[in-house]
Amino acid sequence: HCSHSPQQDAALVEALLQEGQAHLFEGWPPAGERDQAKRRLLAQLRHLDKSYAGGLRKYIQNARQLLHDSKEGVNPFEGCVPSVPEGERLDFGSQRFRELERAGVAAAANAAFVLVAGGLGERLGYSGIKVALPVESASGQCFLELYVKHILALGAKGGRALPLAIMTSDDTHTRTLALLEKHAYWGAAPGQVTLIKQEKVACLADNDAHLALLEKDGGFEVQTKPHGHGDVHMLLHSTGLADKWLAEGFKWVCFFQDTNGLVFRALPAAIGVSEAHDFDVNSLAVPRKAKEAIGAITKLTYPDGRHITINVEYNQLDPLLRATINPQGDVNDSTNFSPFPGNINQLVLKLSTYCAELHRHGGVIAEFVNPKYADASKTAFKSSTRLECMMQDFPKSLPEGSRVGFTVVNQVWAAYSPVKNSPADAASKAASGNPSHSATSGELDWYQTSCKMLQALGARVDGPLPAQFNGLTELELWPRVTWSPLFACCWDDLEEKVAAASVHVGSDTALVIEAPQARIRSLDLRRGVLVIRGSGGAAAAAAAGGEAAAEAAGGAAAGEREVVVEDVTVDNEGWEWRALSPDEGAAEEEYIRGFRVVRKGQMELP
Ligand code: UGB
Repeated sequence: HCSHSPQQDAALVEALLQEGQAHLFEGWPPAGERDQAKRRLLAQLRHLDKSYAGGLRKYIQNARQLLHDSKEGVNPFEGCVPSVPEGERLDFGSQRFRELERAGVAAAANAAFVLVAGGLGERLGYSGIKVALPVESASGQCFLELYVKHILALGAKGGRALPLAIMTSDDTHTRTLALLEKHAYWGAAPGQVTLIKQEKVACLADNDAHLALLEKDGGFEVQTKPHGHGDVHMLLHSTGLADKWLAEGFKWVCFFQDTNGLVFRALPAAIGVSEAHDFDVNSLAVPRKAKEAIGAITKLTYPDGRHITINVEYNQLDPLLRATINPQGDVNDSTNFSPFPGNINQLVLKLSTYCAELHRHGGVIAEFVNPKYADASKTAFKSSTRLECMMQDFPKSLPEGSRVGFTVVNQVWAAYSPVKNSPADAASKAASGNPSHSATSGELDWYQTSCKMLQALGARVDGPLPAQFNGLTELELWPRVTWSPLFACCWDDLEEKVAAASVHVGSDTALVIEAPQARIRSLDLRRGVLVIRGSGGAAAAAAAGGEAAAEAAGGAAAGEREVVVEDVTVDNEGWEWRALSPDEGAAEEEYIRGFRVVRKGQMELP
């Protein structure tokens, strides 16, 4: 901790005094008393100063301006007329989709990936980190595993290790790192995955942007809160990662969120769209229900004719529409969706444009403040506030003439099913006709998408069974089909490896494909479960128990054995997705889904 000098401390204190922050030091007892607490506060101030582009001084100045604008009710959209922008609208699996996906998979050889995973997911009611949650229970693969394997699969096609940066926070960093290490990064090369940790920012006590001190312990600590997922841009700049990727010849950088398992079903096609249109920014979007709590991709036209295509958060869209083009606000049209597509925060950015922008503004973009005022005079807050920023606001500062577009996947179930809401919130969302975005829907949508892909390729997949979990009624439990991205990471892979016309999958079944080298020539999965492991005899022995065998299973060739499925008929007891009864004890992962999987019998191909 000796990397600072007393002179630097003095300069920081002086800067803070100039910014009206004398209250930070006013209550200090004479020298010799509480010296340690004083040093701790100084250390914290240094830390806050270092972790914000432009330092604390800039933060306070930005805050003062934004708080002023908020108090005066400055409308960020003053004079703007919203309209529905033009963009590429794709049917999942259509010929056009597959052409774009093919182009995107090829272009992905020059793509870097960024996962924002600093959020703790309080809304979900899960105590772990969200990326450690299983995407689905059939294979048990977790979100981080799925993402890493997709990136490995795309890299294998392009013959290049594709970089992945993961933004963590104090809430998630240690556990994210531990998860990666526990699984040896699922085979990613050393240095391929980089963790970048976001820091919290200082809270603000009032309209003059006085930093808020915690009352405990005599006020020697500044209160802090998360700054939002927009931090990712500042960090990719300050760590030099974005520049490094550009220098290494990467062309695209793809951003995504923590718990949408379907992201890579649509992302390659979006990269294809970016290539085809030479987009600087391309947002993936889905049809969105009016007032649904996801942002809306909107074209804003200014009085002088300039226009931008940007995400407008759901709480801002409705008032904006009411004040301009539609007194009814955000309402569904004849398609039963809002005309404004929903932002799912999966962005494809052209890396050269991105880096140029970072050098221009340091990656601090479009901050906002959202104080809860004590009363209509707007002079005091109910509790302290802070500046925030969102990663999808990146295009706001792009120069005129930049190419900003979007890609809608018309089938929501194929592209977007995030795990965000607790069982109670999910049930009430569903009751009001909205997507529940729960662990339950995330898992069930995953199976549905897999089944519909097989169906589209000509397989006979029997329809879903009706199901109810966690008070969510009218659910569809499709055959629990899931495969590793190392087996198939795009439509072409699936078509090549599965002779779909010779495949039947019955309603109450599960099909788990882990083997990267599996081939299905003909299969009648009538009842029960088929697991294709492809890890050779060792894993089969390991499954039967025995430490020595388990050790042997860890060999390098594990998972790479070719497994050919031909003339196989499966009929066994299978696995049951059994609803939890109200007072049944269950693991958190099961509780948030509302079911547990009871494994009674399966066929395993080692
Ligand atoms: N995240 C961070 O990494 N750091 C932070 O400080 C905060 C979050 P939420 P949100 O897809 O439905 C977004 O909380 O912010 C990560 C879009 O703004 O899940 O309410 C966090 O780990 C909105 O336009 O979502 O809403 C997670 O991976 C819409 O697209 C990600 O940021 C909405 O997501 C998102 O955090 C949606």
